[in-house]
Amino acid sequence: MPVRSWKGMTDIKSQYRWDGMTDIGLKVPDGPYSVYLSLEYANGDLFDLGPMQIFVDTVAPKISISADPLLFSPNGDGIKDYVTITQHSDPGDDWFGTIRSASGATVRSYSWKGQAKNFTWDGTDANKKLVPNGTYSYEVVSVDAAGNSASALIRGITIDSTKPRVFVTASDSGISPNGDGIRDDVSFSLTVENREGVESWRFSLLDSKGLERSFFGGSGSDVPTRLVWDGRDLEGRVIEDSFTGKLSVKYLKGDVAEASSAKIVVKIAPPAVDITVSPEYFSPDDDGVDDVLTFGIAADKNAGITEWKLEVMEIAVVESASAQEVKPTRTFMAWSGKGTPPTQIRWNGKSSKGELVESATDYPFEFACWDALGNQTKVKGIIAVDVLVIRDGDRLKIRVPSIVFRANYADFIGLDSEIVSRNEKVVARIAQILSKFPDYQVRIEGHGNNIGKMLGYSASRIQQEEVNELIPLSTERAEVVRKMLVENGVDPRRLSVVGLGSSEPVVPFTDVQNRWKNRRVEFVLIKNQ
Ligand SMILES: [Ca+2]
Ligand SMILES: [Ca+2]
Ligand SMILES: [Ca+2]
Repeated sequence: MPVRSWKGMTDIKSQYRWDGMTDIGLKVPDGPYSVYLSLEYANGDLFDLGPMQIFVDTVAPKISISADPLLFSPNGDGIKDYVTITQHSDPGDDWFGTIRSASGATVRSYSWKGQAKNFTWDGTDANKKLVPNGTYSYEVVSVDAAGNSASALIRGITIDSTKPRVFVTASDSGISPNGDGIRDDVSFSLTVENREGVESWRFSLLDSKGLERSFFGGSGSDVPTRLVWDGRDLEGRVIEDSFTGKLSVKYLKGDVAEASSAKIVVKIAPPAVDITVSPEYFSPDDDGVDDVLTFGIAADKNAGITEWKLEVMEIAVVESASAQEVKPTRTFMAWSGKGTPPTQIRWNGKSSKGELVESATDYPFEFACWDALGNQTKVKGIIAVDVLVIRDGDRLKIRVPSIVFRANYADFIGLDSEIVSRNEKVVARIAQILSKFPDYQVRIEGHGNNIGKMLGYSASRIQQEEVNELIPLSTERAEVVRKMLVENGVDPRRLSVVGLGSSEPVVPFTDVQNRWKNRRVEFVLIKNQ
């Protein structure tokens, strides 16, 4: 049934236009239509032309498109290297896609027959050349046979193919997080070349097996420029190992920039050291027996000792002091060095100034060493000096400043029992030594410190102290020692006693550090004629 017709007698036109309307002015439905031309001539001839097919299409092509991700980084790292354009169109139309730069220049063209397809763009132009960083747009267009057109546009497709770079440096190659204030922590400098577009960051402390033991992290571009690590894991424990600090910065465009620090050793164990001294009783009096003290130093070569020090101290004997009282102490002799200490140090008993150790006196020693991280080991001990017999011309002398009396008296009343028993031990040892010299007479000399001389009083006052106090006191003290020696089995006929007051000091009375040595008992051994 015709939807639209034109009729006439003679005035046939060379052109008829149809606007898709029916004879009564209604729109025809979309679809195929046939056109016929019928001519009837006056002589009765009939002439038919057709059918000629035409298509009515009043529906425009339709498409919806999307792009993901809008920001991408075509730099071959496998992350966000391209953008995927997704296109949904009805079938039946041809489509043309164009990617344009911000200035409108076409960088890439696509075409599809019948229906638009999905595709990916890797940021290259038609010549497979990577386009510059910047913002691009994508537009897809279709014009159907009926002249209906449609298009869709996505703006803001951004390319950033720059490889972001980060750097990490550590302030130290090792730390000893033991709270002693020496190399307890390490700081890292973090450099992020491009902070724009940072999605998140993480700074990991990796142990020697690559396990993350601690971390710092955050989102956004506020990556700190400096981080301090206290050498502890997330539970606050110190793990002795070697660590690297690894910075990982993730960008919105998909790139991950990473950098690691040099190794940082974490160690808090002090170097293991063992010290021995021999002989048990040190007797540096040149008689060939136990004249040299040997420190044996056993240190692990791998302990990493960088510095060591051995110190021998001398403690002044103070009259009437209790054993617990703090006594004045000074360094008597010291050795030190860099690197691993020697396995042995031998000592002749002389101080750095050439003074010989005192008879029957204890000298504490302390060995200290450090590793490169400041971890310290201290080993303490005591050197027991024997009763020394010093040759003095044709005589022998024993000098003992370590017998402690009650101040200003010739007895041990009120002294600590520890001091008294030490006094007794010293005298017993002297008796033992005297028994090795049976051919000698022994003169026991008492010596004291004159306070007048110490404080610079007048000669008369010094003399008064000497006569009234010191000589009687030193005599009495020598007498007490004589009695003790007899009790220890020394033949009394070998022993004589003299009190010399302050007349024969061994050090100047003004030598505050050493003048205690003047207050002493000396035993002078004189060979029988
Ligand atoms: Ca990439
Ligand atoms: Ca430390
Ligand atoms: Ca000796």
